[in-house]
Amino acid sequence: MAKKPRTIEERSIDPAAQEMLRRADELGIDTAFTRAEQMAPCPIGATGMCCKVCFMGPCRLVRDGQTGICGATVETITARNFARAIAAGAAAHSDHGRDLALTLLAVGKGEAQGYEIRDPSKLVRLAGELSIPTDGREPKEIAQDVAEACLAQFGQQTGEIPMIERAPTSRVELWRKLGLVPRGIDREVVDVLHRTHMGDDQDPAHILDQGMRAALGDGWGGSMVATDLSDILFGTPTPLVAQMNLGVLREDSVNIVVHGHEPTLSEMILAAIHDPELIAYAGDKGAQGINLAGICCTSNETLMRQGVPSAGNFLHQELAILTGAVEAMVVDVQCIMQALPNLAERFHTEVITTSPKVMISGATHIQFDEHRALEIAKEIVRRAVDNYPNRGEVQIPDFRSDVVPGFSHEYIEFMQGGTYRASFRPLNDAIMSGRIRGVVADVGCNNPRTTQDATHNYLVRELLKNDVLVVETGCGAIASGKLGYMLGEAAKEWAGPGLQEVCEATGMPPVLHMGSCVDNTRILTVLSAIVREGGLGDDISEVPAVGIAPEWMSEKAISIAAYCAASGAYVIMGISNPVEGSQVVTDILSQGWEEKVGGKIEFVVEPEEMLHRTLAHIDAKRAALNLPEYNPAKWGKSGDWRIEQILTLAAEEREDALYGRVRSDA
Ligand code: XCC
Ligand code: SF4
Repeated sequence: MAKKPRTIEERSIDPAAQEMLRRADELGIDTAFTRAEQMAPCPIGATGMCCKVCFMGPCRLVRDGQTGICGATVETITARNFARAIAAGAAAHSDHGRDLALTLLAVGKGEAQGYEIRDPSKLVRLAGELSIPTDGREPKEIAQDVAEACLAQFGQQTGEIPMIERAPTSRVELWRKLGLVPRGIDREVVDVLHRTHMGDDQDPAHILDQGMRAALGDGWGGSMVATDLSDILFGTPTPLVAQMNLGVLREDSVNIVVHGHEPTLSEMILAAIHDPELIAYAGDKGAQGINLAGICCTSNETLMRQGVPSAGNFLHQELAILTGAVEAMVVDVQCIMQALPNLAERFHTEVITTSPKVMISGATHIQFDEHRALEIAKEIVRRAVDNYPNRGEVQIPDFRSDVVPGFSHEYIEFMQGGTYRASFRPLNDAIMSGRIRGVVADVGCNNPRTTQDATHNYLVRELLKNDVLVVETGCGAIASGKLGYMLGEAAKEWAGPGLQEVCEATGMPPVLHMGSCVDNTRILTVLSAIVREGGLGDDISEVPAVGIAPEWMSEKAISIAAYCAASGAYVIMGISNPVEGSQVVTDILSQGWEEKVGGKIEFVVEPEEMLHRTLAHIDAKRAALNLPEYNPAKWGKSGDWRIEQILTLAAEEREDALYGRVRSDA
């Protein structure tokens, strides 16, 4: 029996989304929001109890004590399913890293059209870590070696992937002792697939150990490569002012939306929209200009580096097309709904796939090739311009929020003391004194099984009130951006007294946008730096920090959760428990992993319970470090006046004051 449809407010808390969902209802158009109401999750699959790894099955287990035809127990089956999800997620992230390494290699050889090395100093630092000589060498030469060394990590058969050395020493030693250090990124993924084939590893804890190893190959391997090489090629992010939500689309301009994960093509499209010839061509077609916006993590990549506005997070992909104002939606890899081309047919939008790995029937395929990147980007922009006169009725929700993204770990360090004395000392001190109670990474997706952005919003608001510094990536970051939390002013409005003091002193927002999903590695780096700085324990597991993915949906989210837990972090995932069918496996991921690696994954559906467990964990870690108990009454009596004063300034001066900018013409 079909469930009663949810109200618009139950589908999303975002007013821009609500407006488009109303439009969809009026036009009789389905979206993921309505399809989620019509399609109940399969109860056997949802709890991890369906095994289809061989064709004596698929075996659907429904009763306690039941086994599959081969005798596989529910413990084995749920563990296998979970490990396979890790492998798929790790493969996706890591392949993204591999493609960037291939791009860097082409740049090094002078074969990649339009690209350059925008952060040569990060290139040199990475080269140093990889033992590649840099003295007296050209960046391009170094880039070739760095790219080769990164590529070699994927196919490495034995030994250790090099970037694990970034973790605290005690952590690396623990991994070594447990045999969890990834040998090579691809090897660990293949190992999971092999071991979960019919008739292999059937011990749930043992299967999940390999899951951790593959996940670590993602977090300290593939994703970390993706982050580092993106910074080298496109610039290491620093804060800038940009805008978010569907209101960034323009009624009078050609709108191109880039969606997916990789910055490689979108950076070239950004270059192409500034081509005078194409701008003039848009004018010929009656448009005022060409406007670029992003969705999902491609958006996070271009937002934090170039200030390209974001049209929204995962559940906004269909809503952007529903505006009728998008000439082209250009997609690369991951999180692209197959519903797009069908939906686009109701409007004039052309969906363009570009990755050799991603074709969708009904979409136009223009394959990306870094050797001809700019040419291809221009071709895509020209097609979008050609499509402008085909527009029908346009309705763009008038909602957009200012955001200040761009908090790379390098910048976080820099902001605490400038080039002269960059350090994590102030942050550590703030946590130790209790001005900052702890740190939470609120990350991950949207999921139409729950109200869009609602849990992200609830958690962020409550955490800030409790003086918890929030860092974000992925679609969670876009949720907070849309809600206005990523501005210096937000501290005054939402943060508790201690956190407010810290934000005031550094000029930072209380919620830091740290990038895309692969950039969760920046969070690992920050946690390691906090440990190294001293005073908060000798390992990541001792830091008063928690990771939460309240609205997750993808296998990548499972891989992230697993590598964070394997790195010592407490991770809470919302939505539902994908191993619910087995209490044993649920316990392995929580108590079992906690005993083994100090971190754990718990599945918690109720937002209030997520908050409760988060704060309890932070306080327990504070107590274990002998830090003073959190006491908000101690803070906030100093410098509120300064914020009051800044808030009375005109918008432009306010920004200057908040971010400590001095204008040369002043
Ligand atoms: Fe996809 Fe990265 Fe999830 Fe968003 S958050 S829905 S994975 S785009 Ni990583
Ligand atoms: Fe069924 Fe065993 Fe085959 Fe899984 S591996 S489908 S449980 S017979």
